Amino acid sequence: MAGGRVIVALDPGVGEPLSYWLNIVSRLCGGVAGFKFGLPFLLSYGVDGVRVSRGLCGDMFIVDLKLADVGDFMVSTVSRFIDYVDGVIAHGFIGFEGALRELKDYLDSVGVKLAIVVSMSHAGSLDVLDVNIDRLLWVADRVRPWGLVAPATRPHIIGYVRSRAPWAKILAPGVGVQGVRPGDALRAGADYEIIGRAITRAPDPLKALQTINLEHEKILGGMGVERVH
Ligand code: BMP
Repeated sequence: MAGGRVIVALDPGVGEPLSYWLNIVSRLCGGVAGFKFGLPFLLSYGVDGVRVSRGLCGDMFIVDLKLADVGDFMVSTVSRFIDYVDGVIAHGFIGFEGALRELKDYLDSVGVKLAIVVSMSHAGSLDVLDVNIDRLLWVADRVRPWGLVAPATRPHIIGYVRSRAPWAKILAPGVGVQGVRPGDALRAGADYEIIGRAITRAPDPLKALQTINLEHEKILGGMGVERVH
């Protein structure tokens, strides 16, 4: 059973064996909110890699291709792995009609969650995304997805997204290797921290996760949130 506020990003390097990642999925299963599979994973191991991982763990699986296409093609893309996932991530800047509306309708019809990127963790997000955050949140409000992706690296953006979209789960990347301390994004209003290398490249990934989960428990306790769900 899933627990905690960490979504572990599984991002293999070129030539790494699938077994390394399957071992992480089995060891961490039950102690995380979920796992995120991105392009590196899909290109290395294909949909089969996700299918095999699903056989090991029932936690929330999110496929993150940061989709940014016309609706029909996004639907065609996600239909290839839809049986093995609980959520997918798409960009918000593609807008509603002809894109996110079609994707959301399809995902609703099969019971899979959608999360939309409204801001990113790197500095270049300021160039286009952040100066248009109100417009992106307007799109998000039309789509009403399950989740929004906003950066742990800029807590004021998380706070802003929290205030403008109280209905959304906020998923925050940028913790660990990108410089943010575990728990800071939760403090700012995020529901989940997306964490990759700080866990998957640690000498003992399970220990690294447990340390972060303890930190999260403390922070959520201090915020009056009774337990990690
Ligand atoms: P790491 O914790 O190792 O830096 O990994 C971060 C993960 O979050 C990666 O999978 C990356 O694709 C993703 N991510 C990000 O870093 N910034 C964003 O704005 C959006 C992301 O999905």
